[in-house]
Amino acid sequence: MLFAIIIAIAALVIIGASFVVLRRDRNADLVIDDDAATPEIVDIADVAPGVAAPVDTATPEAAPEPEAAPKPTFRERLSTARSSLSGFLGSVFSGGINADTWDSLEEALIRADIGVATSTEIMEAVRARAEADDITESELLVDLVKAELVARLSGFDRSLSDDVAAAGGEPGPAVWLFVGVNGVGKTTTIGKLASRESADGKTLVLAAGDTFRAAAAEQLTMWAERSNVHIVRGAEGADPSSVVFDAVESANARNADIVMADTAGRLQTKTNLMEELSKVRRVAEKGAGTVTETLLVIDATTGQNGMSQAKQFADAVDVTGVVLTKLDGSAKGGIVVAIHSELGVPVKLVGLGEGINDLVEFDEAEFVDALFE
Ligand SMILES: Nc1nc2c(ncn2[C@@H]2O[C@H](COP(=O)(O)OP(=O)(O)O)[C@@H](O)[C@H]2O)c(=O)[nH]1
Ligand SMILES: [Mg+2]
Repeated sequence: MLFAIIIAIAALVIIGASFVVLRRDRNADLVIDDDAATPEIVDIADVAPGVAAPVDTATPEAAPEPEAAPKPTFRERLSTARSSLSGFLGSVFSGGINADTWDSLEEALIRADIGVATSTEIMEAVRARAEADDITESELLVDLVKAELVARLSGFDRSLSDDVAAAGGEPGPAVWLFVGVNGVGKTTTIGKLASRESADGKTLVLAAGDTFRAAAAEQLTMWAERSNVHIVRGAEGADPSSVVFDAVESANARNADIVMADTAGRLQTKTNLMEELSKVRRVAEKGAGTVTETLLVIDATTGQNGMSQAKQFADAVDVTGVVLTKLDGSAKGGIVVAIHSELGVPVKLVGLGEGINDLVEFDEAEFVDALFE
C-alpha cells in the first residue's frame, strides 16, 4: 500500500515537472530574440507561417518598417577610421616628447587625410599649447589634439534651410540641389533624406535630374516609393534642367515644401560642368522655385582625390553644405577636417551605411570622440 502511494506521488512529481519544462519550451519558441542568431531560430517559421526558416539573422525584426531601425551612431560606425587615427597618435605620444614627436604628429594627421596645410596648423597649435602649459603626458596630448580638431569644426551652421524668403525668393517651393561626381551617393542620400523630411511632415517632390542613365531614375523612383513621395522623371537623355523645371512646377501646383533635385555626376571639362550646373540652378529658379541648399556629396573613402574633385564642384556652384557619404567604410576620418578648412563649407549630413536610416546630422564633438575612443 505504502509502496503504491510512493509510486503515485513520484508519478505526480514527474508529470508536474515535465509540464513545467514543456511550458518553458513553448515560451522559448515564442520569444523572438534579437540576439538569437542560433539554429533554434528555425522555430520562428512555426510562429510566423509562410516565412521561410531564416538562414542567417533574419528574425522578423531584421526586416522592419524603414522607420523602425535605429539611427546609427558615429561610435558604432567609425571603427575603421578610428583604428587608423587613434592608434597612430597613441604611438606618436607614447614615448613622451622628443625631437621627432611634432614631425610624427604632423605625419599622422596628414595620413588621416586632414590635408597638409591644415595638419601643419594643427600640429603647431598643439605644440604651442603643450609647450606653454608644459604638457608631456600622452593622454593629455591626445586631448589637446581632440580639442584643436573640435575647435576647427565648431561654429558652422549645419541646418538645412527651406526658407525661401531668407534666400531672397518669392513664396514657392524650396529647391535642394545635389551635386557631386558619379557614384558618391547622391541618389541614395536623396532617398534617405526624403524619408526623413517626409517623416518630419514636409511635402516633397523628387526630381530625377540624372537623365544620363535610365537606371538612375529607376533608382530614385524606388526611393520615392519607399517614402511615398512624388517624383518627376524625364526621358533618358533629356535635359536635366527641364526635369528640374517640371519638378518645380509640379511642386508649386501641389503646394509642396521642397524639391530635391538629383543631378548627373559627369565630370566633363570644368567649363562644361560649371555651365551645366549653373543652368540647372538658373532653370530651377525660373518659375516659382528658390534654391535654398546646394549640397555637395563627397565619398569619404576617396580621400584627397575626392577633395580635389570636390574643389572643382565648389568652384562651379555656390555650395551651401557637404553630405559626406560612406564614412562607415572610410579608414581616414580626417577628410571631415579638410572639407571644413579647405572648402570652407560645413559637413551637414553624414552617410554611415546604405540603409534608409543611415544618414545622420554631423556633430563635431561626437565625431571627434568617436575617432579617438
Ligand atoms: N557604405 C555606404 N554606402 C553608401 C553610402 N551612401 C551611398 N552608398 C552606396 O554607394 C553606391 C553609389 O550610390 P549612388 O547613390 O547611386 O551614387 P550617385 O551616383 O552619386 O547617385 C550605392 O551602392 C550606395 O548604396 C553610405 O553612406 N555608406
Ligand atoms: Mg545617382
